Amino acid sequence: VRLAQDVDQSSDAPDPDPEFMSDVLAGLTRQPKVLSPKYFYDDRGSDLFEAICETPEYYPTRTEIGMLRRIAPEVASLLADDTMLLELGSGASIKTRMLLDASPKLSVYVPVDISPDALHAASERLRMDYPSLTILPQVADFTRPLEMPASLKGQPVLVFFPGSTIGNFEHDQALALLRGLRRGLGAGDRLLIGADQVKDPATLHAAYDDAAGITAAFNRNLLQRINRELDGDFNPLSFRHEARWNPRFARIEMHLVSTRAQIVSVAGRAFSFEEGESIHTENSHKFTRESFTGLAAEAGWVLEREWISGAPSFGVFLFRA
Ligand code: AVJ
Repeated sequence: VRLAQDVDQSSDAPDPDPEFMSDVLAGLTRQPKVLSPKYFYDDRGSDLFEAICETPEYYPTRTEIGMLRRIAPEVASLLADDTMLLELGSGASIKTRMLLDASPKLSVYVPVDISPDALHAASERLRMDYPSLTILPQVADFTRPLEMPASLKGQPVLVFFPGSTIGNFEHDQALALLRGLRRGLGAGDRLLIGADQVKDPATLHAAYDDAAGITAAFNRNLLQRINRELDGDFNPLSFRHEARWNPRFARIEMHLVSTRAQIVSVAGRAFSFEEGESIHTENSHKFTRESFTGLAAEAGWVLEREWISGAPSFGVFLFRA
């Protein structure tokens, strides 16, 4: 029999996700230290990401939404009847609405997201607004093989991967992800994907270090999540948010830089930091139309349409399997 106080104690320390645990311990052991950006998106992180999208500096979301509103009718005109819309990293499903509004041919929507809260709240709102749409939310990490409901086999598919989330992956991982997707689809299925474009470093830097400090809070939330879920004792304020443009890899990097020498414990293990030492928490690769269509072609995708916005430039690409 468990005593009441035992239950109380365990309730604020739920069973840690074993993958999160092993990834964090391995990443903090590496030199330089690194954490995967997929762990940003707990409930609070998903909310902070939505807030980033509202900042004046973070142009990708509003640019892509504007583009989607404009191009959705053209995309819709190409689709087969009864197409299933499969979205990777669907979050609040705002961009999805641009496609659904333009295309009654989309009969099934499968949003895939790593954050259960964001996914279920978004699905509820969509159910109210699109009563004839079948919505089958999947809580999943889309970097792992997806399991599709058997009833959907054979239906034409439009994979929607907006937000330039593909930019979070290094070249080989991005290639593997795009290849894996292609292999899982049939001939004629499509991929509509957003890829942010290389531009002047000042614009990029501001987008990843907004004046209100929301991106900084989003970055530091990862340390708070580790404290909460993995019994860590990070002092988030002793780590400074930093966005760095890396021209060699055409990417914005986010780092958390230790402001002093310190020792942090996570799950009973000690990790030492020198003053100025960073944890590399995210890469956001930026593309040119050539670099992106080249990557997709290497993964077996055939370019069907492409749209590049005016400055600050963002790319949306439609490919066929
Ligand atoms: C949603 C992953 C595409 O890399 O631009 C926003 C996440 N990070 N600000 C991006 C993010 C910092 C975003 N993605």
